[in-house]
Amino acid sequence: MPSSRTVLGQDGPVTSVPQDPSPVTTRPLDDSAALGALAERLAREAGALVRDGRPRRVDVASTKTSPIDVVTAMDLASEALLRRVLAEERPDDAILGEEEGHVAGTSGITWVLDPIDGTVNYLYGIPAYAVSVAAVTGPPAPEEWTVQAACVHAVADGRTWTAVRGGGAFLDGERLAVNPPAPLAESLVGTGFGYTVERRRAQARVVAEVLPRVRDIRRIGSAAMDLCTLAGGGLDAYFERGLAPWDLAAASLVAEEAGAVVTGLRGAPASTRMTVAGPAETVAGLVALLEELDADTDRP
Ligand code: LIP
Repeated sequence: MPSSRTVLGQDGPVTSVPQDPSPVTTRPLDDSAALGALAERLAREAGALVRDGRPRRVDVASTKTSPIDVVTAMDLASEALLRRVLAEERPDDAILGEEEGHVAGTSGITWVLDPIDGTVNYLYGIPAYAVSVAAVTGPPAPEEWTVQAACVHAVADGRTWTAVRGGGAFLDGERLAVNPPAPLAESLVGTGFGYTVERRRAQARVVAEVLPRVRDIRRIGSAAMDLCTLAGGGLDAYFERGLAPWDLAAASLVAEEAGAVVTGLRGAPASTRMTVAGPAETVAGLVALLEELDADTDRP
């Protein structure tokens, strides 16, 4: 029985998945275009369900790491639809989803699903939430996987970001590129915050130091849309501690294929511990500041 690993979510372990015995490949897959087409179809179908099925008043179905880490019936319904289609179309693939966790596969491909990224925005009717679908190879963990194909579909306005490894990043079919590098003091920087008091207190300390050093901060409330906005030049850089694998998977490929570096601190890859993204030179300045601030810890 392969050993298992704990996959971390926003503020703590959310699921455990077995070590994936399949070889890690960083090369584009031969069928990445087909995976990309399926990722887009999945994200659009689930997005239509979320859009058309939104009641006038959305209720909280349950909570996870804290009373403000909410799950709605639509989070569950969206992921159920994604899993149903994958069971029909790709029965041998593994799945890692925000709401139902990990199901092993035999093909070496794992689908990483965020049924609604930006759930609090969905709950309040703020039009910044998306369905995020990625196909990865290798172990189902951001530090080790290779994202092969991705789609992020903004539910409220239909904007759809797509990418396959080595094939570029697109918004509604238009090729994307990140902004040229800018000094940190002239950079518009996106970020986000976790759901527990301890995490938020630490993040408040960090953002209080970052804010005077940058052009301004934007907090969209969906990591997937933060990274996709960066990919199209709507942000100069982005950082966040505590992203779950499903927050990060698809949009990290969109950002990378648009020319961004997506990384962690101290030479580590992007992960739940810290994700920083943007043009290489801008990221270098932001990483240096975040390392100085121990931003990859919950130090108060
Ligand atoms: C959200 C992330 C966002 C973060 C929020 C939340 P969810 O994911 O996309 O970047 O700041 O706290 O974690 O919970 O809506 O799927």
